[in-house]
Amino acid sequence: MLHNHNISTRFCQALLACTLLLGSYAEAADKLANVTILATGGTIAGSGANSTTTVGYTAATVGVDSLIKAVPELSKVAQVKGEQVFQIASENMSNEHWLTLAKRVNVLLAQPDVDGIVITHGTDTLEETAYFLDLVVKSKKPVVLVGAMRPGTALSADGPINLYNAVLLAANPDAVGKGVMVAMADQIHSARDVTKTNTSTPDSFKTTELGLMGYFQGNKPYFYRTSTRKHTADAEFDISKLDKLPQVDIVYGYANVSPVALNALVAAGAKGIIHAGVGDGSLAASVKTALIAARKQGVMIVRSSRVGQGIVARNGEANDDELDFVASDTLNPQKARILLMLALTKTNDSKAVQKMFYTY
Ligand code: DAS
Repeated sequence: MLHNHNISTRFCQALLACTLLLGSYAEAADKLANVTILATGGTIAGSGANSTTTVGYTAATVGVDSLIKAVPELSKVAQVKGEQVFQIASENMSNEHWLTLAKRVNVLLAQPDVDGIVITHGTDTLEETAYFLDLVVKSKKPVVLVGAMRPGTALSADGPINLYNAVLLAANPDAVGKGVMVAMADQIHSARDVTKTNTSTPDSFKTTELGLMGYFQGNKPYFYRTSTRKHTADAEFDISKLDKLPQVDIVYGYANVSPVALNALVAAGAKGIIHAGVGDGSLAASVKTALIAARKQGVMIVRSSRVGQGIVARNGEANDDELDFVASDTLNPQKARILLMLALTKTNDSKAVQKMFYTY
């Protein structure tokens, strides 16, 4: 009898311990942040013929559920849900994709049961989507873009660890209010200043002179700086009722350049032109004449630079006051295009547009 009594006591003790343990797990899980992963395609969702295929693979073949399943550690850092918003290589990203994605982000972030968002994305236009969202997301909750330079089938694929870091960041209260961020190669970058600097190596994403925001180490993000420019909830742009963005194109400056491409873009109806000039945004004489003519037709002209770092000085290489042009400050041409598109949804006044280039 006594023997049976001991067994049943120990059984009850074990049952109680399991119940308490499960309870604590459930409690801990309840305490984990809720992070939604929005998948759009790219190399992070890519696959190659074999494990040594790091170029010439197919991007955008793996679904969001498989991406999440491939990183079981995610469940330890957040309550993760996945949505497949698109499945494209990001060289095909369009203004329409951006508007769809941004509207979905804003709907999700307005929900109290969503604490942060991770967007998996191709690396080719990742910096552009990140900056677009930096200007139109209406929340201080973390939004983190992440990609991979190698497909998941490759030796030392970088996608899984990049995704893990991105979810860590989106789940972390320190990431609130810091604007849209990019998590790549154990580094945290601001959407405004990061750019892809190498066609294929895993350390491709850099914020060269203005500096990265921080690092990931030991399952934690560490911040060292934040952007001085306005973003997300403090930005003035509202895309909620837009289904189209003004057409803004980029023309590249180089020795012996002609205005043929510029004139064709203006004739095709561009509302804004970003000139990716040589040096400090310098204009070749023939292009300058064509830009002046375009401005007279009401096309907004922004002088940027192909150089990649530094300030394009207003009234430096061209008399912007006299020509009624705008200087891009430190935004590279592809990001200047994004800010100009959004600026033109609010104003056609070049002085107001210039102020926006000093604000964002
Ligand atoms: N084509 C590239 C893209 O989708 C693949 C990648 O690097 O993600 O941006």
